Amino acid sequence: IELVSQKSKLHPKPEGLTLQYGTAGFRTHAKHLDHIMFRMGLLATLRSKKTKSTIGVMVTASHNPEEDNGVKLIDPMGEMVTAAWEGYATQLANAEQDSLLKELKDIIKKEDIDMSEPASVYVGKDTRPSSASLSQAVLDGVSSLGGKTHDYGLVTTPQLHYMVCCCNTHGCYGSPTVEGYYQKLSQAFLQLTQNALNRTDDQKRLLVDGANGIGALKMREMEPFLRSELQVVLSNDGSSGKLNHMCGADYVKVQQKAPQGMNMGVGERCCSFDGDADRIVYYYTDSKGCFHLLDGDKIATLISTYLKELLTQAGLNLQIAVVQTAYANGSSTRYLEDVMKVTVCCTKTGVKHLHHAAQEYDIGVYFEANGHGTVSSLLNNAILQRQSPGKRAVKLLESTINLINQTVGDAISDMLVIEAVLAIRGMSAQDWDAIYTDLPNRQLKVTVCADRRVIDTTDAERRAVSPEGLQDTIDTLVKKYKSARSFVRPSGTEDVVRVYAEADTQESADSLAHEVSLAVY
Ligand code: NG1
Ligand code: ZN
Repeated sequence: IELVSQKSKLHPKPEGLTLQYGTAGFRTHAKHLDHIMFRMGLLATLRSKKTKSTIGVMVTASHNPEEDNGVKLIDPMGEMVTAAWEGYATQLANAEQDSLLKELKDIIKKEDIDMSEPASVYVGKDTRPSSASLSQAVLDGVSSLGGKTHDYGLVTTPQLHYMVCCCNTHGCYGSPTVEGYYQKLSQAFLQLTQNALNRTDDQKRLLVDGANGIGALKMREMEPFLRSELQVVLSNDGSSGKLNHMCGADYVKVQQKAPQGMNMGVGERCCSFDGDADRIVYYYTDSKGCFHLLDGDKIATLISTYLKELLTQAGLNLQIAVVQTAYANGSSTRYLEDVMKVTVCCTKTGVKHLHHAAQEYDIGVYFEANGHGTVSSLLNNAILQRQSPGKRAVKLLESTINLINQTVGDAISDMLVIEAVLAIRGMSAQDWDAIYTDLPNRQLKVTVCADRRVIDTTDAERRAVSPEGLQDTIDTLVKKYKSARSFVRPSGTEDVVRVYAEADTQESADSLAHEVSLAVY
């Protein structure tokens, strides 16, 4: 611990700066983060000693601008760190220089941590210019508490989650190397596509927008493993453009338009990753030049429909549910409940909330509308082996489960699942899009003068309880439009209030969103 006090002076905290462990870790301009990284190295070491497992630390700011950076902690099974430790992260991050040791000892005492336990921390980073020195600060933090580190260097966020899970399950989940990841996923993908007959070259071709980030790099590495069963045409590969600038999943979803630098033919399947490749959205343009978005809700619908059918064919009586947030398009919820007859539940924004809700079911398909999500499943080989293992549906289920990154949303894994499902069912992007029609919608952000947290919400963020009168105003505005819905909530990653509205026409959705944002302001 004495070494900590020496080393921490090399990563000093600017006096007075306070930050919060938000929806997805700490996130702000990279220049404010050196001390945070060092301290998250310390915290990960404590978490490792406490859980007697390997812990992950990922340096990334996902879809934020290139100048920003951030950090997220990964728990033993590859899931996001628990809420109590998010609190410790904030506590440690905000301690002034001379009280750092005191706060550290406080956590050790509260959690009753045996400091003689060994510690192991896996570290990864995205392609931001600031990531190299910031991940070095994490490594410094770990070694100053005597922990062992493994620096994976440039990896996607979900790849690091995968490594942590592999390590702590002693190889049951796969081998903890980037190569092991490519092998596991590509094998499962090739097994699935063998079940798709007569695929044409057109069906094998996919346009991928790499957001000028780590996902592009990793897609290049993985391509040879896919043996031309998927022919990726990569744009925004980082060779010239700026990370997330006019491209990437968040840009496409929020702007509802194609990224720059992509040459889309009519009807061609396209997808965009975000800056750390844990999100994905699909899209295409039709013969009239209209842009069609296939977002997280469409992805959840495609995957859950496919899984439900396979379960029935395999004779497995397992409960399947879809988990969404308030941002899910109303049409998707209606389709899933009324037509597909699957259980739908709604949680607060933030994938950790969806992940936990999904784990309540045998199979939980969870996606945020922005394309962040995956499937959590109790299905394993033991259950499948009991179920006439030779059966086609059983084999397909087995490969599908192997293809899914069950630890966290993963753009590459999700993309391969979607490609496999479309191939097996012989569906085009248009067929997929036609499953249901999205209600026109609009998302806006409003910068408020007061603290955005004066807005408090309930019912999975669908209703505001404070400030007084706000919800009544929203209700009155919503009544003016057909098939309308609207809600507001403070963002957990930016200093803004988010406004969402949907209605029967785009004009109505735009106008309702605008009116509600005036009520917030
Ligand atoms: P906030 O800023 O709390 O709305 C955003 C996304 C989340 C999640 C996090 C983490 C929307 C509306 N919100 O959270 O879904 O992905 O960032 O990246 O897309
Ligand atoms: Zn991301």
